[in-house]
Amino acid sequence: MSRTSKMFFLICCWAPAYTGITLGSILSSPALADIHIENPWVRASTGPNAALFMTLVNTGETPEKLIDAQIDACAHTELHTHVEENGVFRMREVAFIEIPTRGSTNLKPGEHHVMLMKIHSPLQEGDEVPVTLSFEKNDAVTFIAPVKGMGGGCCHKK
Ligand SMILES: [Cu+2]
Repeated sequence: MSRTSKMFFLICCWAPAYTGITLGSILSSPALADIHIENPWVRASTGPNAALFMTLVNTGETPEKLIDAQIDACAHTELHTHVEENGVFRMREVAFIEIPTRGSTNLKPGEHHVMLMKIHSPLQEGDEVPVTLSFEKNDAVTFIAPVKGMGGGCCHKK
């Protein structure tokens, strides 16, 4: 192979690969990692369902929405809030839970929470539940939520 054709070979073979990488980087939107999870816990449960509580912190410059939770310990999850109807608090499913810019949203008993529907086995204090949360703009966040006793309050108190 002459010096010229060797150069040609190198340019032809490397250019497409290089261009591919560059295009790929441009086409995929930049990842955001502005959401942080503080003090997650799942309330112990011997019933069909359980609830996950935590503080969602947004250090970013845009408002964010929690849109889904993946938890293998249950059949499926729902995002819930509480509403008062005729003096009775009821849980209601919501499409998302907002986290304000440079702020936080507290998921706690009696307010917003992630509901674990049809848990596969009873959750006892000391158990650990792997959780992955999905957001509208940010990367998904995976963490372990410890199971704590009923003393933390009950979302069905009324
Ligand atoms: Cu609920």
